Amino acid sequence: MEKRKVALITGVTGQDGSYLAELLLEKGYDVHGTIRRSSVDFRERIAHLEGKPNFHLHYADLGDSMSIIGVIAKVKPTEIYNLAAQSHVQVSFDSPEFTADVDATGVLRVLEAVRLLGLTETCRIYQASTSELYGKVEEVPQNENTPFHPYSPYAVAKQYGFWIVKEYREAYNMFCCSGILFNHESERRGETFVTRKITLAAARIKQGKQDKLYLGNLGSLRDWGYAKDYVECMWLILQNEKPEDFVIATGIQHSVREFCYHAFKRVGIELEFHGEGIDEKGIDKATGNVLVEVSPDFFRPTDVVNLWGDPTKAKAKLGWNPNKTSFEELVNIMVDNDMAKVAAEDASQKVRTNLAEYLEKGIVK
Ligand code: NAP
Ligand code: G4F
Repeated sequence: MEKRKVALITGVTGQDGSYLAELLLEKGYDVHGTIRRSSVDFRERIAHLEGKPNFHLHYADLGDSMSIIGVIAKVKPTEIYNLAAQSHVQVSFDSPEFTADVDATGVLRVLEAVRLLGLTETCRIYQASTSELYGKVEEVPQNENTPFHPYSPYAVAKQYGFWIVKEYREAYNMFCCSGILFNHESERRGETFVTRKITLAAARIKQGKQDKLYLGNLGSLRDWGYAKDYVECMWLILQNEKPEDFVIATGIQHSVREFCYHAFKRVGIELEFHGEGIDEKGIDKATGNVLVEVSPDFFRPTDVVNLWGDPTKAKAKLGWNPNKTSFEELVNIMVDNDMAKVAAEDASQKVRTNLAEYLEKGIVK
């Protein structure tokens, strides 16, 4: 590999992009990230990095080949981390074509830009793949050999991304690989993903700023890890001798209901769940108040309900520790962050408060 250490992160404003940028800056990389024009400048996750001499931002969109070619030609990265995506599974049912363009064709645009610019020998590429590829699962736990059965427009698009990366590796001998990452969360997680929705609601309910939390499928099972630990693996995958795909997971599974239980416990509320399906309720044991209810607004046309990863290969070949941060520690980190955030909310943060209200009412999913 080249001595120059120049990384390009698409999706640097996202949860993973922001942690990865921090990690690569610590490792001495020149870090370049792509951003999109938006009517509000909302770059909260990377605000602390802006202005650092080795951190650079460029406008580019995965839907726009010219911008991708332009930024890669200018930066000549030695490593590309393609993290940009429409990453919300439920939203992919509402915007399937956009999701396909960004999450499927967008990957092709990055690969082809590297090839056309003659950078195949000098640039390694990481593709943010996903456990959603296993979808309607055909075995548990899932490893690198488990058959895929994508079960949403998001997963179908990501499946194209996975296969086109493999194709470019074989056809053009490019160093490009996919990390098949299981769900990873953090205090920077988007507020409409289930874990963050729960930790924010627990904080707001505890502080008297929300009455109830409405959720969809409480029985859905996920293998949840800490995003900060997972970005290290992205880097390790590109430092490997050979380009290979890896499953990245903790190997431990919990339900949405359990996540809820632990989050509320952290704020001092013990929940008891009673009832089944749509009638299930999470009740405050101390007061008898119903704090969690099920709303069909959050059901998906097809839902992935049994994700559980086997990280054996990543442990053996990359020396990665999947259990650096435990499930309970992850929940506590997120809840503690949101208790402080909610306590600091005031009238000037009305927009964010409105989002909380919309989430509660199911207007935003
Ligand atoms: P995220 O917080 O939603 O961040 C997504 C990033 O992609 C944001 O920076 C977003 O920019 C950018 N983006 C969206 N559409 C774009 C477009 N058309 N052109 C350029 N950039 C665009 O997602 P994340 O949780 O960090 O996940 C990172 C990647 O890993 C995604 O590809 C996701 O699908 C994948 N993944 C995530 C998980 C997980 O559990 N977190 C698991 C497996 C795979 P804006 O800020 O401008 O919206
Ligand atoms: O938090 P989620 O929205 O994450 P999901 O669908 O697993 O997708 C995330 O992880 C994938 C990796 O497996 C990534 F590829 C993807 O980009 C994203 O980061 O939902 C988790 C589960 C689902 O089964 C959902 O039906 O929680 C269930 N759920 C129940 N109530 C809910 C809710 N999900 C959301 N977002 N909101 C609810 O109220």
